[in-house]
Amino acid sequence: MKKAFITGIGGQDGSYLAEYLLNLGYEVHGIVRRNSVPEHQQTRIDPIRHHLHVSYGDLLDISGLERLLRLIQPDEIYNLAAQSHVRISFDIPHFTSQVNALGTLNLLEAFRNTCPGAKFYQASSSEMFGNEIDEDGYQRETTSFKPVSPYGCSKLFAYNIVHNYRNAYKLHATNGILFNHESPRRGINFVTNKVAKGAVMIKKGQAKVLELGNMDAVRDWGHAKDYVRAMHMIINHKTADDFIVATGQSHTVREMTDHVFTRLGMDYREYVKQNPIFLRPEELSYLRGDTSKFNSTFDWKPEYTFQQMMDEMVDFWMGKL
Ligand code: NAP
Ligand code: G4F
Repeated sequence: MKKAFITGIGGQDGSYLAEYLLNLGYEVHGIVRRNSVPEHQQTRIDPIRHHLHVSYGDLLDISGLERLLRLIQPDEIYNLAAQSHVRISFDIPHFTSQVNALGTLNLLEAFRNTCPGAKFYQASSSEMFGNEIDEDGYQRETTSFKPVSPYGCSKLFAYNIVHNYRNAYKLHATNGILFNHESPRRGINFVTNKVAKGAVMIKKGQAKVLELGNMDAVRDWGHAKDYVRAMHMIINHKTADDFIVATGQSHTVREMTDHVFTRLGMDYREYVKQNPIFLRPEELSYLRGDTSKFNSTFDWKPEYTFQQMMDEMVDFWMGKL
């Protein structure tokens, strides 16, 4: 039985990945942070909690990471933990950098010192590209990185230190450069789930308006369930490498909002207002990923279209609210 160790197991991706690996027969370990309100912390993994081995741990606590990895001796380590909200990273840049950048270094050190034969996956991000776009309108593995947020900068450090550890210590350390991916488990302060929940609240008479920031931003949105399958393929590739995972199709925030409101029989223009507090000091305007390298290496097909993914989120809130 293979053993996996997942940081961020209680997050959107961590919970889907844990389910996926359990179904493949893995023994799945993970860490959650100590929280004073524990009853809300593990809701995403509650249904599978009794199949998991969950310990308290924090990317900032290297001694705890070393103790756990020494004990567990995992075959695969997935580093999904992060302060993952881009706009909030402008509010708490030091914390974001400590967790996302130095936290990744802590985990790499623990990996190198305790179980160097394991494989390592780093949750790298399309936010690292900033506003760099190739002439054909795509970002790919060879596109320059010029991040425009503390979050993007912290993720670029992590990406680079993974390379350094791969080359310097001959570790199997990989980067998945994933574009935006969503689901009903997405935090509700990310734009897709904020719009899905907000529109359903208006439909049900529980709210009158929805306040958003920049509706002209363009994103390449896929489904988290599809993307965790890609993580497992990347970590198990025979050589440690970096891969883009995306859909290759982009939409504006406005188009996404229009789709959601239209599905609920409403016109978004009657309900959506702009509030400057949701704008960013520097914005990443456009993302569209080229997955040629990934698709020519792996047999991966997404199960969800953009429309199916947004509809699933709307249906989730219609059932819940
Ligand atoms: P998420 O839902 O925000 O999950 C992040 C998880 O990390 C949470 O469970 C969080 O726990 C945990 N965490 C935060 N700080 C920690 C620390 N210091 N020590 C241990 N755990 C900590 O994010 P996600 O959407 O699943 O994304 C997973 C990873 O992929 C992240 O690294 C993200 O930056 C990256 N990524 C995401 C996307 C995307 O579109 N979703 C795209 C590219 C890359 P708490 O609940 O206690 O905060
Ligand atoms: O949903 P978002 O907050 O995601 P963002 O900033 O693209 O970051 C996500 O994707 C990254 C991959 O590229 C991940 F690495 C990262 O961890 C995270 O998962 O915002 C998407 C777009 C932005 O352009 C934002 O300005 O939506 C725009 N937007 C407009 N109004 C809004 C809002 N975003 C949020 N969160 N809230 C709004 O009211």
